[in-house]
Amino acid sequence: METILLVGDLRPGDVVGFTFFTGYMAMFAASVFFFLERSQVEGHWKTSLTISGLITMIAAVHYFYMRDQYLATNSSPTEFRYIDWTLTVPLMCVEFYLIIKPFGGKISTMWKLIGYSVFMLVFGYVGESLDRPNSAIWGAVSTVGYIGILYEIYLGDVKKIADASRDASTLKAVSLLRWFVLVGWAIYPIGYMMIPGGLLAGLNINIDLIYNIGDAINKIGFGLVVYSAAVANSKAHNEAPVQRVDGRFNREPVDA
Ligand SMILES: *C/C=C(C)/C=C/C=C(C)/C=C/C1=C(C)CCCC1(C)C
Repeated sequence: METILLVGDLRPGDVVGFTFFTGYMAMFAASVFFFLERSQVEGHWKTSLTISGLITMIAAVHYFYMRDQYLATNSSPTEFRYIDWTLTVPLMCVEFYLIIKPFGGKISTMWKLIGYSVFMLVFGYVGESLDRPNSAIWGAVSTVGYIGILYEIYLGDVKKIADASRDASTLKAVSLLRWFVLVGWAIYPIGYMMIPGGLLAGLNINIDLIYNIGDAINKIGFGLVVYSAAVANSKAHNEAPVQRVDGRFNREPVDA
């Protein structure tokens, strides 16, 4: 008789396995939350919440598979990670664009950010999966894309338009999201350096553990920042006095 192994067990003390399970459930719950909260916010913020929900939903589906693989084989294919990131990181770039769009943000800014992130992920994948002995070189090339994103959001188009908007919730959202990219996203290259032969390989920390923690912070946290900006902005909008503009009743924030 043949034994079919369907799933492995989550063993007591398996911290990595634990983060695969909590990661999955947290991403799933966050998606439900972002989708349902759409109705609570105004105008263009609805699209922002949809994107937040898509980011965590795409991650939830990948975690569903990674979790099973991990239980069955005690490791998780690098491929799932990079497919997930290739979809979710560009969507995070779209979030930046959606926030600055009402103030003149250009679609070309979005494509620049997406271009940098695809560059970053393609070379990261080469180093992590195809050519591990040279992971440090590929990692360095990949970092150029990461720096490109940081440049755009801290000094380039995104910063300029956010500053010019003089809109409190936009400025706050952009500055918080920038911190996520600078500090939260830095978790990934640190994990990457733990690849055998990498700079931090000696620490002997499981890479999946680092990536799982990074994903929870960056996908759910990023979405929550967008959500709070959306709520704050919609509230300001609703509480503003109704004014008559061009014969129509208009409700705009007093300071807009
Ligand atoms: C939800 C997933 C996110 C936000 C993933 C972000 C991934 C990165 C910022 C990865 C960056 C890398 C480098 C900067 C160099 C080494 C290779 C990578 C791909 C790990």
